Amino acid sequence: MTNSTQSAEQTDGFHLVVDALKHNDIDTIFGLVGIPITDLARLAQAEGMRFIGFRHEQHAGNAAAIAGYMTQKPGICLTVSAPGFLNGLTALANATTNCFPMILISGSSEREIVDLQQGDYEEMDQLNAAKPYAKASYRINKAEDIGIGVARAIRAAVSGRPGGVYLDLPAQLLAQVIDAEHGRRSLVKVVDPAPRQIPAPDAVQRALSLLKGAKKPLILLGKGAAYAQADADIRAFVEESGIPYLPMSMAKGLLPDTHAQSASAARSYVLAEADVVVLVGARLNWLLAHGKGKTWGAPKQFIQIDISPTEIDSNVAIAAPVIGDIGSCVTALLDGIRSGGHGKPDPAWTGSIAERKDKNLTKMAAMLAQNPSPMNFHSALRSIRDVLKTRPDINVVNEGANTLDFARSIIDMYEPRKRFDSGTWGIMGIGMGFAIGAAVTSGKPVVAIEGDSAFGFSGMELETICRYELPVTTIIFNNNGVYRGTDVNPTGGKDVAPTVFVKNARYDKMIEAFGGIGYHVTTPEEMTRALTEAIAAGKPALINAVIDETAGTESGRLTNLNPSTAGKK
Ligand code: ADP
Ligand code: TZD
Repeated sequence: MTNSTQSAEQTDGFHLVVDALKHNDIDTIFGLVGIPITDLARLAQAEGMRFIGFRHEQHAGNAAAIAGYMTQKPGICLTVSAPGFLNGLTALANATTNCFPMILISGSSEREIVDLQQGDYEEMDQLNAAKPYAKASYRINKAEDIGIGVARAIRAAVSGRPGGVYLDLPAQLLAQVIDAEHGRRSLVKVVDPAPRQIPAPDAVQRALSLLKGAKKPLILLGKGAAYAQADADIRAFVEESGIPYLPMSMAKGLLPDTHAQSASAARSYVLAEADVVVLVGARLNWLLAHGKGKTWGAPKQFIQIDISPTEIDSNVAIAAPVIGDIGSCVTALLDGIRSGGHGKPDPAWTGSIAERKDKNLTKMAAMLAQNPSPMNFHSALRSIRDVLKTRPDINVVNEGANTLDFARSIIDMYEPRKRFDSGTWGIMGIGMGFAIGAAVTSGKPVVAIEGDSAFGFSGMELETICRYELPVTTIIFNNNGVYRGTDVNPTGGKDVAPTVFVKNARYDKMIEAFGGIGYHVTTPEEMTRALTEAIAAGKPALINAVIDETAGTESGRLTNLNPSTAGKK
């Protein structure tokens, strides 16, 4: 067919959006239907894509975000206009904050009515509302631009520092009809969506000489390192350099937590004592006490590997920035170490770390061995840890305050990108969305370890889990409230205290409403049995775990950020 020949066949915006996504090997959409995108969801399914429908857009967005983190392909969340878009926006903002690649695609109302504020159904200027919370925001107005618009959104989400992208699809666009051949030719397959970025040789040399002079070096692995999928090179860098390392929460499992060089059990000691710290895809934000103060103790110099040049010097001076993708940067450092006569760290340093680790692990083992009644966080987590040890392939989702802090340190991870949690914001509500996203993306079981408050934010998605028969086991650490369940209303009035929930709630009954399996456990032995059985069944399950309602601490380990408890012990 020549260019001048018009085929009789026609296509429309709906088809072109689906074609453009499929053309870029995107096979799943997480979303919630309604005007104007119901037919888009139907068509995606008819064309062989997987459409996972949620009960609230925030959780669809979280599922998309975690799928993006796991695969380096942008996860797609599809919503209706105004309220649906806003519900998804929290997830988009969380994705941007955490450097997860996702695309929020929302239908929008008629432009001419929205722009004159004439009161359309679900009217909102979504494009501008999304801008502060997204890495990039685009609107497609013409059907023949759908190919390039989707390509642009994909590249923006995954190149450089990954993040959330908003794509606005006006209802009129979806209905636009164009010549099918013209449409086919307008599709764009993104070539090399996240190009490697090779670090400058002088930056690598600067880092290597700093490292060579270090007496007490430390490597800090962040979730950027996990995202980069440079697992073998990172492991070789750690092992061949012999430098002790600390994984940030979602970098756990990049090397198995049982690795001899892991300094997790001596965290405070190594952060305070190290003299040269290599940050690999980890930001010096609040999670790392901004790189200064008491936590960091002795003066130190930082080597920072990151893809984003403006991350450097964000909180403290960085002596040796290494800008590039983690795979390329770590390989360059590894080459330097192999050829440059770098010795292993001083045994006095590694020895003193080992000593502290032993001491702390012994203390922790004693805590974990106790069997108080009712169960506390430790005895419940001991059971979970021992079951999960036998299944390193299982994905772990984790949120709450105490439930998050204790699980993070007690549950060992053995494989990369298997732990998903509240992340950079410390957000509650990622639980069921991440669990669904992880189950759909990996085809492997998921265990979600949830505070009872944290679970409440996304609890209705249990129906979604049951509807798609996903192998997700949700464990509720039920201590009757936010942080704990024992606060009282000082007035003696009828209302309970702000942190208190219904006592002895039976969350296990919630999943039974949708055909899932509910367990109610009060001892570590019951927990072991229930979790083992639930994982083996591979079916939706929920374990309501009764935890001592006095066991939690206000704000978990974040007491220093809580104005009323800051400075108190
Ligand atoms: P954590 O919370 O685990 O400490 P952060 O989310 O704070 O980790 O930091 C992740 C960092 O990793 C971000 O600064 C981001 O720019 C960086 N990053 C993400 N992907 C890559 C990559 N492929 N190469 C290099 N840096 C990356
Ligand atoms: N809302 C949102 C979206 N994110 C938050 N982080 C909070 C509120 C505040 N918050 C925390 O930081 S932790 C938490 C809330 C409400 C829940 C803690 O209670 P829990 O866990 O039952 O989930 P524990 O184990 O009982 O502490």
